[in-house]
Amino acid sequence: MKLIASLTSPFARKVRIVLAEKNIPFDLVIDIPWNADTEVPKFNPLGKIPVLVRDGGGTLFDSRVIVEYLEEFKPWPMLIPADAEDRIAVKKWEALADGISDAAAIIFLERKRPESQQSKDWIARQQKKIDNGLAAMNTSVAGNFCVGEGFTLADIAVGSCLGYLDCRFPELDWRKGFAVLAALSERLALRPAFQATLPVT
Ligand SMILES: N[C@@H](CCC(=O)N[C@@H](CS)C(=O)NCC(=O)O)C(=O)O
Repeated sequence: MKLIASLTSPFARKVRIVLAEKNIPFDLVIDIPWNADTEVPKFNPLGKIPVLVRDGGGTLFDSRVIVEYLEEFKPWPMLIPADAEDRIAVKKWEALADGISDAAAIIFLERKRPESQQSKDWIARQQKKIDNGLAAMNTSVAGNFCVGEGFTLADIAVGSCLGYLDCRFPELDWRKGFAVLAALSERLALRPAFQATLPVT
């Protein structure tokens, strides 16, 4: 299978970590959807990465669909719990972490526009989602992992989100206010799959 991705996307990183944790071989195709020569729209009408191209040729997007597929494709190690309550909890964590990444990506893009065209209100609205989202995640980690006693997709989504903030917004210094997340991030950083997928600008 092939994964079309960039090396900065937190959504693509989530999928790359799942592939690495499950030890699924794949070809990484780097494609920056903002570039004029991007081929992403041929594979995803929304023009967004990540896109998974299956061996038979079918394509899958977005990242949440891809990780569900990978869980079916290779169930072990299990990253989405079988228990219904835990499964929903993991998906809720994923939605929260992805939502923070979405808000961060919007700010990053807005700041790339000419200063006179940037909306301070729009940036502030997105920043609030990041601040509130980080606070919610910080108070929700109960033990060593986001859900239950084991490593799951929730940890992967959170780690990818925090890594994206480090990459694009180092000045945010989120560790200062969110010690529980900082400790989680340190634990996750020990995993080879996280080390192998650090964002590259
Ligand atoms: N919900 C999507 C979000 C994907 C996404 O926003 N990807 C960004 C890169 S981080 C992208 O491809 N943006 C290009 C565009 O919006 O045209 C997912 O989880 O895969």
